[in-house]
Amino acid sequence: MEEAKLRKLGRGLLKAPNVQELAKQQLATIPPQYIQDNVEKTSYSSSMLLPQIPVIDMEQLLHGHDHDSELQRLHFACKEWGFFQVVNHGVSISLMEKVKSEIQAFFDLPLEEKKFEQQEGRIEGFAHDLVFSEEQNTQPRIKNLAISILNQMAKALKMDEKEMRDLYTDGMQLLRMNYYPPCPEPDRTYGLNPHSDSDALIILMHLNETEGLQVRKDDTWVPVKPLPNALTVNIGDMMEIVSNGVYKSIVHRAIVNSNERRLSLATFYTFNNDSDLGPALSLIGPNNPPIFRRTNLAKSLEVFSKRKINGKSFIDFMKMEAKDDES
Ligand SMILES: O=C(O)CCC(=O)C(=O)O
Repeated sequence: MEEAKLRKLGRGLLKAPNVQELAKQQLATIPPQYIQDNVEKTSYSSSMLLPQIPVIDMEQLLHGHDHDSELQRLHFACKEWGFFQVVNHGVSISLMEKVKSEIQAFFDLPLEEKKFEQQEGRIEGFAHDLVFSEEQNTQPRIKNLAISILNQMAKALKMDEKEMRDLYTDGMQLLRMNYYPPCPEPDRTYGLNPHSDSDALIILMHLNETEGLQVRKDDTWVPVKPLPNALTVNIGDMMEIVSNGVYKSIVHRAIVNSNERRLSLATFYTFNNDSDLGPALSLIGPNNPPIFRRTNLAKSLEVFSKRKINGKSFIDFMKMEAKDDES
């Protein structure tokens, strides 16, 4: 699965030079292997009033007197944007600040002290060397948040809540720290290529003030402007499949800029490998026929990664297979 994800991100599994070290050389141009064809420019001017991804107040959603309208806002955000920011999310500000400064300090270490560089054919790198103490570890809290959001999505979709619980119980949680150095030619490359995520739900912590995440909406790239202490959430392909296409796994990208570095921490949640991935049984029926096939989750990801379908996302693959099954 991870190979598929890397391929989709356009990185392949070739060992690349460490970009953070490269940036220290203050080159005037970027090395040819980083140049991307057709980097689509952001099609807005700074004077335009831009739409923003919706904001969901978790406190209101879980305990507020206005719960129903917040649930409708969540439903709308998942259907129309596939992205939203969460505030009052229960991960304490002091904890987030600690994680931010630890990760920044980690990236500031000399390369040899980071010790664990990415090896060819492997996705693990750096991250393995960074150990948080129990108090600094945001992950259990972020996991609780992910579970709360998935439960609320089930409610908004009118999906059986046990069916959702069975999917996320014993699912996997993966972390990625992203470091985007300043880039001398930001218009000729990406921090991260446009992609959607194959997972169920992704929670992103912006680790410094620099912006760079952009979301595809109505054929334009909408920049995400992180609210102070908010977390950014997006729907992955697995959740789009479970919702039978009602919720959207949206293409997004990270751009770079010439002056400032940017850091983020992404946490990816997948459904249980042993579960069957397909439109929720409690949602489909004569009025809502399945548009995706149903198959063992681990197996479908394996078949997908072996077929190396060029430019096809996991979601297209699952749709195509549905058509295959019919014929
Ligand atoms: O760093 C970001 O803003 C985007 C991260 C992302 O999309 C990813 O890690 O898959």
